Amino acid sequence: MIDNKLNGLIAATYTPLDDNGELNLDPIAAMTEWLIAQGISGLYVCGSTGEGMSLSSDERRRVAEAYVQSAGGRVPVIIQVGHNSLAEARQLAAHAQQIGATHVSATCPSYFSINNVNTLVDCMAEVAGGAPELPFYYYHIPALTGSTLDMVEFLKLGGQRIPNLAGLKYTDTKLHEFQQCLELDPARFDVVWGCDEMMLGALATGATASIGSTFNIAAPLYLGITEAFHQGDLVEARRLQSLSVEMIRTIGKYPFHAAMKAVLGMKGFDLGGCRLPQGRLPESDVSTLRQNLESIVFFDWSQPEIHAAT
Ligand code: MN9
Repeated sequence: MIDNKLNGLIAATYTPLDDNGELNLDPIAAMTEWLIAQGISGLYVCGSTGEGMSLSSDERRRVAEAYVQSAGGRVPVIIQVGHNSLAEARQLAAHAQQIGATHVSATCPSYFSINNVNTLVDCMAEVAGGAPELPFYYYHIPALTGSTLDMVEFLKLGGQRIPNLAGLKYTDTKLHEFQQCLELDPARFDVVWGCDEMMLGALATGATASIGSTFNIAAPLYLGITEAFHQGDLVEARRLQSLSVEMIRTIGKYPFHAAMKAVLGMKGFDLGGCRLPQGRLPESDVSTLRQNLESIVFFDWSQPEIHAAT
């Protein structure tokens, strides 16, 4: 089970909505083909990017099914099941296992914040137990959950009490903590990086897999960073990472995922807007965003060669 490690670029997928904010599963198949054709090596479904927390459990199940079906076993599909109700999270985990997802992942409850590692392990044991056949990755994202616990301690204790604990989705910027997690027990734990704008730093620290929202819009850029890094061309890797930083700063002037969906719209995928509280970007902002992205030549360097060639 634990040799089922993730690698390369895992796209944190978007959840397509229609103009009324209802699920629109239709674009998922084409989106999945496009991501796989560009070298994406996995899908992370219903996380922050996929607005898992803004969907009902029934909707989460439908989105999970659509992505598992579209991937058709070609790349791993990780379903994020975190919920303030652990019982609900556990049922979503069981569903992920039942539909053939390859991995399951969860954030911690966040309304009542968790302030010790023991309690976090108790919570995650309950969720991971819903999908005992799947590798489980705790989704550490302290900026959103408010839970800033030590992840090395979590892996140590969780490793003893959660049989299918396979690692972390590490979405923080503490490279030193990330490094210690990677080095703790590499035969067992897979620790996946989750901050796109710092991917080069994570590669230098030992990352072999990353999960990111902006891989949806600029996979070639991140493949380029990875390739340049492995060839020892740090000047080129840094140049490309700097483009990623600039791109994320440009998009981040707006509600981030609403703006990301607008960028995907510019690339031909109509995924609608986000649900409240994120909302939809007004047309005037979409056109300013397009101009800002044009001014950094985004539409050239983010373009996959497979499309450029046609
Ligand atoms: O899943 C994403 N995290 C969030 C990972 O959306 C909270 C990242 O890919 C970020 O969107 C990205 C831009 O800040 O690093």
